[in-house]
Amino acid sequence: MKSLFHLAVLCLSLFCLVLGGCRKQEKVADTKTGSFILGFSQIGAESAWRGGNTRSVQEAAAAAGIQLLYFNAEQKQENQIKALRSFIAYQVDVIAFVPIVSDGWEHVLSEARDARIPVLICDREIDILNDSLYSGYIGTNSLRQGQKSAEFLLKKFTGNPEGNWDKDRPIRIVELSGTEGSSVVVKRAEGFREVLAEYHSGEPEIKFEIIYSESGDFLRSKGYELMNLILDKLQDIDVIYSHNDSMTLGVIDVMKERGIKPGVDIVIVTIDAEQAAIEALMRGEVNCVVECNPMQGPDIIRLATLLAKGEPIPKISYMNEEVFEEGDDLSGLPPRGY
Ligand code: GZL
Repeated sequence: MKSLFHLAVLCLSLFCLVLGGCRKQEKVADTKTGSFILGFSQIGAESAWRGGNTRSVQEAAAAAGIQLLYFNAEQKQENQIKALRSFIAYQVDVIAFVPIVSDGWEHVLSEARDARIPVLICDREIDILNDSLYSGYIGTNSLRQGQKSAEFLLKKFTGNPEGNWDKDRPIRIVELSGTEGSSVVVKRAEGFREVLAEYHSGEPEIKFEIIYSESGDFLRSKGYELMNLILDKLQDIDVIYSHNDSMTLGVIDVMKERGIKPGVDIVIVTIDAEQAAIEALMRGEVNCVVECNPMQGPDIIRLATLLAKGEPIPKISYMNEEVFEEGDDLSGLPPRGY
């Protein structure tokens, strides 16, 4: 009896092996025609930036004739992990995803490797010991975004000693950060602090002090809520450093409700460069907008296509990103699209 059972198990295993091999073979054949299946797990729709990022991927996939399996995780890592597992079960050719937070991806990425499905990390980075579990990263350089934000403040405050702030105390900075545990928040904070720390030995002797830092989760509503709390609790705020424009727009709403002139009474530095922030910059309500480029779709499709063909890609690819400052001539700037 036992030998019959073992024979059945052996046949079943062989059958699955042959079937799986054929399907894998078909998929390789698909990439010969240039089309393949890309599984894409997106964080959600928390900001105008995210909406632009999603549209960019969907439009680029459509333009390239690639079948896109799109999952919106609604801000939950467990939903992203479920999505990746369904991509593996479906045996997509390539997986691309935006990791909402940096940690907790080892197991599912090991499963993708065992299924021989290459993985492209998009927009945010992951912390992982074995970086062979993913093929490459395409996204924004959030460390530079933090550095650029601080570099603007150095120029603003040290390049203009006649400015209307209290020279007898440090420049007091309030930081509104994004989703806790995400690589962008860690690196935007790190880049910002390292530039200010390096300056402390600079001339003129101006000190910068971060008097308060709290997560607004990249949401306009949280930016509004936090700014009300901050103004009730803190005095003599010179700068708001906001990790994204959505929170900044909430901050500006509160300032206006309280008769505070944004960009004049309090300097505002913000990251993303969505249309509304550029318009606020042009109105003088924001002093510096550091671009974080969401239009990653064409590069994601280009890199995924290489992976589908079994070709290597760079481990890290960064988007081109600029800085827009008060006084810049932005009249020729095309619409931001997000
Ligand atoms: C940055 C991106 C951030 C944006 C926010 O690369 O992950 O998430 O700065 C978005 O607007 O919500």
